[in-house]
Amino acid sequence: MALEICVKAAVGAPNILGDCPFCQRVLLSLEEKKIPYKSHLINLGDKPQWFLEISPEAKVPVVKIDDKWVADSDVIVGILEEKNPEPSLATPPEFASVGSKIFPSFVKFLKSKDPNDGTEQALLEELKALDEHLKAHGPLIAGEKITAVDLSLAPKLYHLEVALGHFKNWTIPDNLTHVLNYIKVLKEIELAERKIKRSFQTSVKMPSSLSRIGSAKPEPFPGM
Ligand SMILES: N[C@@H](CCC(=O)N[C@@H](CS)C(=O)NCC(=O)O)C(=O)O
Repeated sequence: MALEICVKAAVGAPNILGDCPFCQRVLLSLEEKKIPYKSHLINLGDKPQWFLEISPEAKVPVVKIDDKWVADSDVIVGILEEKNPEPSLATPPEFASVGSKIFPSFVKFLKSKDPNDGTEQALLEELKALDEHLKAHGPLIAGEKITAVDLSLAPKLYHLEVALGHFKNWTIPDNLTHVLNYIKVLKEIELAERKIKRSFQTSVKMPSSLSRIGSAKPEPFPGM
């Protein structure tokens, strides 16, 4: 029986997958593990009552596993790995937190109105750290093999590129060659091909690397 998952609908387009990187992470994990699923698109601006009853914090993603709704992408991905160990997406523990501060730093920079408040610098530091890691261990976080941490980072990096490009005319610096290559490799692996590509609707000119994950318009992550 197909697993059920509630994911974010695009703002203003309730039949299209929205730009929640946590939902996309879980969808990518399901795709990589070839686990059949049925998705429910949730309009976060007008949450249905049944969704409020199954999602403790009224957030997506939530997944129905063994007749029980489970929230939080970290928890969900852990359970999926445990119940479906092949193909393994387990990240070596020493690499599990690589890049984990990039998304919060990105959100702070995105929301910042003061160009001198250090948020851009903080994001650059995190991206530099990722670059160093990839230089030593790449091309993916754990080498050649894709693991859970790549599936978590990929949608976040795509969102970062699109949202900062759109709202701040900002791009990842050219000297971060390993990060840029990482994004390219993720794209080449056709990570987000498959069903997620339906989420891409062009109304904003997006970098080619985002042509697989995205939404009609970059949105500032209200759930963060
Ligand atoms: N820690 C959660 C974060 C999930 C989250 O923040 N989801 C956002 C969408 S990107 C949400 O549902 N926000 C509720 C809202 O906007 O009302 C996870 O990893 O699943």
